[in-house]
Amino acid sequence: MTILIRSLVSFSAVTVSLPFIAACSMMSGPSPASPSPSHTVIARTMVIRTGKEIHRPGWPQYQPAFWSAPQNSVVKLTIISHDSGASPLMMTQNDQVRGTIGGTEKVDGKTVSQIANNEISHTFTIPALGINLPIPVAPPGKTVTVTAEIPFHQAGSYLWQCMAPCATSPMGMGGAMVTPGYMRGTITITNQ
Ligand SMILES: [Cu+2]
Repeated sequence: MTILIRSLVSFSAVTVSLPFIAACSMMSGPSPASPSPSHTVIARTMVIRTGKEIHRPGWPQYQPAFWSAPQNSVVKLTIISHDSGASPLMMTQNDQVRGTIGGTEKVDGKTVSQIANNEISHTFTIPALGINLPIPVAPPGKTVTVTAEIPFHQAGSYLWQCMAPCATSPMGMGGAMVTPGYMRGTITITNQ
């Protein structure tokens, strides 16, 4: 019992019912044999620091780059970016929000489904799950906050990466882009 309570507290879990179940059942992926009685809602926060801030110019960093959540949960993800630099995408389909409830994200509270390519600074992308959150440039000297609700159904270990060429050469795709712990990392969905 103690373990159960501690795990609930550490995940800041609350249970919700119909709206999330309805939203999740519309998402792709195998249907469970029987509907789960409720979904766990988990809050996770990532902060994007500039390379300058962490004293490694050209090496922007998501902090943390690794986190976990239980399967059949909805993660309320908050990404706070300190980066006011634009890194337009080479493959512009990643300007679209995908894989979130409603197909949208909120940028400083405003609901959007896309960010103009010349305003993109980073993305949070899980290719294997079709999840993509474009992160716009922050106003100079300020932060921008992106929030989204992401359902996770299947347990597993998933690579996430930034798709914007925000790092050092070649073509902005070196360094932080190919180094776990900076512009890529792993999300672990646990088999609770
Ligand atoms: Cu990036």
